[in-house]
Amino acid sequence: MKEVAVYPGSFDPITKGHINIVERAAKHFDKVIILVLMNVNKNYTFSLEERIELTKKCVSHIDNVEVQSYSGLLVNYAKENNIKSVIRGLRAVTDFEYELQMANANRSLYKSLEIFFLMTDTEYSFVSSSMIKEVARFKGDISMWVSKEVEVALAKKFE
Ligand code: COD
Repeated sequence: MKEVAVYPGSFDPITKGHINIVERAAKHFDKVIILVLMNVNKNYTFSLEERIELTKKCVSHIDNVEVQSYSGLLVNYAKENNIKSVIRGLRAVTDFEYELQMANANRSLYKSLEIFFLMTDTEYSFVSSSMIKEVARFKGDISMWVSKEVEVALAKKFE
């Protein structure tokens, strides 16, 4: 059986930090599915369709990665698709508490699920979608943190 992992997130928008995690995860699993989901605690800048489109463009160079979306609980998606591996990224200690809470909640709901954490490469350790949007809103240079497609999409959003 092929080992499939899911990398869930908001990707509002996808950054080079996210891409770095996907590229590395894709070396350890037969297939990685980037799952664009809804975090009820966030107000999104990009629609679901825009987030999916941008994410697809940014990972088209990785053969064994595909992009999907789901409206509902991550654990339900995993159960329905017989997926037992979840990838998450960790940037700093500040991510840990949130990630720990979510991992424990997800594993309580679905015992067979394993959550794999990859530490970000240090050059992306401070990069977040929200920080990038703030810089883009005030026309700052974000080219080192996002791909060209995202840079263009953000410039349009904030023009
Ligand atoms: N370097 C490395 N990793 C990074 C970087 C970076 N620079 N930036 C972000 N990441 C990591 C994050 O730590 C996270 O692991 C992942 O990339 C995605 O990040 P975001 O911010 O795009 O996504 P989140 O954290 O908003 O995603 C939350 C979900 C949407 C996955 C969550 O809310 C969810 O599962 N929703 C579906 C409903 C559900 O099941 N809820 C119950 C949760 S217990």
